Amino acid sequence: MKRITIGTAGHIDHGKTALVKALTGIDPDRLKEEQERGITIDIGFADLTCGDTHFGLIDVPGHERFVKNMLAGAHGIDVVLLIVAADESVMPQTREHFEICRLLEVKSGIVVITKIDLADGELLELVETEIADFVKGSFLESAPVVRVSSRTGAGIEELKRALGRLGATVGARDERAVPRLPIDRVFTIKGFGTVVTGTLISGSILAGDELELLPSAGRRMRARGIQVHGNAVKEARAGERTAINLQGIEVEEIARGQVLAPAARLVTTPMIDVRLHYLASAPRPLRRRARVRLHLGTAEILARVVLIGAAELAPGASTFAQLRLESPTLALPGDHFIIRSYSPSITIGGGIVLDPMPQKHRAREAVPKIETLERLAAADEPGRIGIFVDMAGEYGISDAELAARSGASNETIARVGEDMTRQRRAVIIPGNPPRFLAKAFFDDLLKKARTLIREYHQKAPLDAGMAREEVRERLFARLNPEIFRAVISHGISRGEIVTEKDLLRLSTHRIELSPQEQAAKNHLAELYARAALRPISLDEAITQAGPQLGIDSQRAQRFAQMLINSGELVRIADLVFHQSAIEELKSALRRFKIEHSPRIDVGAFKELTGVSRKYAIPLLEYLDRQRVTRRVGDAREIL
Ligand SMILES: Nc1nc2c(ncn2[C@@H]2O[C@H](COP(=O)(O)OP(=O)(O)OP(=O)(O)O)[C@@H](O)[C@H]2O)c(=O)[nH]1
Ligand SMILES: [Mg+2]
Repeated sequence: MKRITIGTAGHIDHGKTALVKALTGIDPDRLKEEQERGITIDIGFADLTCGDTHFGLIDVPGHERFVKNMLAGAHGIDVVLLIVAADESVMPQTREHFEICRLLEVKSGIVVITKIDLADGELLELVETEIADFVKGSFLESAPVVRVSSRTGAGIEELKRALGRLGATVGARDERAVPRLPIDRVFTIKGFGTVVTGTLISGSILAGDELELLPSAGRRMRARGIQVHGNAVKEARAGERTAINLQGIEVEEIARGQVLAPAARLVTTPMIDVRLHYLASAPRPLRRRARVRLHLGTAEILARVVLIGAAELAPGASTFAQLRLESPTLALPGDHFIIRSYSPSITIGGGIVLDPMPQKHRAREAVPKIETLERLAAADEPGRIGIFVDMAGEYGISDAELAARSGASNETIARVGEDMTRQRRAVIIPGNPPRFLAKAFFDDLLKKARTLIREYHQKAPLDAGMAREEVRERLFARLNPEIFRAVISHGISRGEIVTEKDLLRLSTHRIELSPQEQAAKNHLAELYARAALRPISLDEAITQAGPQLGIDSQRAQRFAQMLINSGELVRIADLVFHQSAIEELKSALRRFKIEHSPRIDVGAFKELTGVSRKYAIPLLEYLDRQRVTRRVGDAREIL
């Protein structure tokens, strides 16, 4: 059976509670004060089945002072019963409640004219005409209008039939989305402990699920038992009035306005970007940074409205805005909200959440911000996820962050991620957790890296390349290290970048020497070739050769490094030898092995090469590493 939640709306004393009682036999006024004063103060609950639909009914107070309570019930309803008393017709809270339903985008409803026993036919006609005018152009324009008297019972059966028909047309809420239960009541039941109730606005909750209370300092608890309209169930589904018996938390720790959600899934936010409609009935233009009461779910939070791209907002106009909250709350894209003026508390507008985790809005960024918000406002859920990936820019965004920002299910996020990578709109950066990075930003990072390396080549044409670490620091310092790795690997795989030791260079980079430079470099090499195993330090060689060649020591140093990079010179500890000298040494050792012995000690080595002990040791250690010799005690075995 389909289960939906329906709410009453209408002016004080118009017979909302009496109608709920007439329909269900349940008196939703449960407070002593309500019974005594004969008015509803807080939301009350009842339920009934009409046709194939089970309705959870929320009865709201009509008194203007309790609109705040009305909102705690109205946020979760699918259908409204707009109640107008025949003897009074449309009154101030009829208007306010109706505006609220419109702002919350309640899908459908029924207009109920109550107290028909107090009005004659002519008056009823007049009231109906007034109502038709009132709902014109709204979601109730072609809604059924039912005349009832809760006193005589007239019209009640007809209303039930109308409800049955309407129930069949209302679409189900999304049961696969992340479950959220905005809490509207908390109490204890003897022998059970803490119980919370609310309208489950999305997803489903199973008995035994681990839940988290938001906002709270990460309070986790288990759903010990679940009831829907007084019956124990294994699972509560989206759209149902739900009561959950919580294990591991006291009543004092919970209040209306908090939300139950799966543990470690969603996060609260201090600001939200929204589409805001300012009611034509608002008394004056809305100023930038106006302080308002934000009603979101069952929560009421003080907030400032930062208008985006406008200095003020005229009554009846709409805009994008950033709501800066005085205390954090849970919000997801698509959530509807209401704003009321700080004092006096009257409903002035409302709208829809577009981005629950925006950057702080700055006036000079208004144009790109508006473009992004327009895209978000027009997007469906997968589209939204794609836009959040784009918005994350070069930082990328993990799937957990996407889940918290979009409220989408894991399956949806995974599917969108696959689609985006297939369409080359995003890349997945491996890591823990993996991150989605918009392809445009990924490509841009690679381009920036190429430009940086190219500039380096221009400045230092004789260098083999730029230190990898320097590239990382200059471009990727604030980014996840895996992003750097992925971007550079991509450049390498495309053959644009070459990595050598800890240097990066463009594959097109060639060290071009002038004839004079080439001559100097050759001279330097010759100097070492002639020195053979007589060690000369690089500094020595440079001072020897430099002045003669007419190049400065820095340049000579570069040439030496180039010769070392190309293998023509070999650096051993702080000594440099020409490759030919090393080859010559290897042959001398081979001859020694044949002519004398497979073993050579340091003394014999010094004699063979003519080097002092100070240089013999590093040379021998080098030969050991090259597996030309192997150390045996103090001597060497020639391999
Ligand atoms: N004659 C007549 N009286 C009615 C009818 N329905 C309600 N009343 C009376 O109207 C008064 C207000 O009814 P409620 O049902 O409490 O009105 P309400 O809209 O719930 O009022 P609030 O919750 O305070 O906004 C009560 O005294 C009811 O007995 C009706 O159909 N006919
Ligand atoms: Mg009432």
